[in-house]
Amino acid sequence: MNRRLLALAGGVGGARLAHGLSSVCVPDQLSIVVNTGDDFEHLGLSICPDLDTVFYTLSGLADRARGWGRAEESWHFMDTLRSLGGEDWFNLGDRDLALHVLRSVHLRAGGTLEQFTARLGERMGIDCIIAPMSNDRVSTRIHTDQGELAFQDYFVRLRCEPPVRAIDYAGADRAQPSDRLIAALADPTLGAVVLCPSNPWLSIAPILALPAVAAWFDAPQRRVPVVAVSPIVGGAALKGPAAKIMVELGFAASVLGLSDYYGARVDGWVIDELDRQHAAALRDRGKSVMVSQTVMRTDEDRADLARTVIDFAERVQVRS
Ligand code: FO1
Repeated sequence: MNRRLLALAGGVGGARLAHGLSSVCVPDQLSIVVNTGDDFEHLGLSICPDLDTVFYTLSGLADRARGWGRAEESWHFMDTLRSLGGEDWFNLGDRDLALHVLRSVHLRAGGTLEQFTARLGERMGIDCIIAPMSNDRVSTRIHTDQGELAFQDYFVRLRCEPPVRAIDYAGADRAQPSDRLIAALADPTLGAVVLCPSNPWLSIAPILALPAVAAWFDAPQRRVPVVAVSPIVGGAALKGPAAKIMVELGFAASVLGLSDYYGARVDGWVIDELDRQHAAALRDRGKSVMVSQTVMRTDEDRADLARTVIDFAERVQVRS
């Protein structure tokens, strides 16, 4: 694609496609904007899990089995914390800790998350733009049978077990998109927006909840196509609670349920070969569809899917 690409991402699946895109795009043609609805203060540190997962994945430092955190990690800090009676439900590896400390120092001194993120990209030798969705605090809140839960309480401490009744994004109504997100959406050379195979409710919705972003997606005169890669394959999420949450919120756990959720905000769907039977129904809804192998086991899979998404995005038309 000769035009710019904006990828919205969060979670492990999102980071894997972002990695694929970064490996096949000209660096200055790609912006990756990352969910910050999962961010929280823990043990006095500012933790931004989705940004860090993108950085570790793109720089080849991620633990491939876990998806989050760094490879070759050690856990002396956690062991010591536990022995001293500290909160040990959220795991911070010894190497990973350095990033949280540096970011916390930067934010406490009055710097923005976007500045820190840009500097980290330079430091880690990542050429494309990586930016948080916002410098303002947006907190994903999970309303469950056990009451309202902070995101990481639900996700890590309670392992996504409590049935979800509703989700909201506290602070989103007042939050401004980051400068790089505003610039990407306003860029006349923007060729497509890609929704990575991230959890729609937990990773993409916080970004779409920013009023300025929602207005861009919903503008009747929008001419830039939005292409989504399904995080649901054969009725299940490859990782994480997407399918469980879909059912709990009253959607079918399938690409059709995803399409019900995103509605007119998505013009084209990349779905897995296992979901080929849904292609006709998506086309009946006016969507363009690409059926492909979407499971990303190797770096080559990531690059192949990225090329498929880019080729497809060049052909997708915005339908109103
Ligand atoms: N996920 C877990 O399931 N357990 C953890 O202890 C954990 C620690 C953690 C530390 C740093 C970091 O950047 C991510 C971490 N994650 C952990 C992943 C994270 O909670 C979620 O994957 C995302 O927030 C959802 O996208």
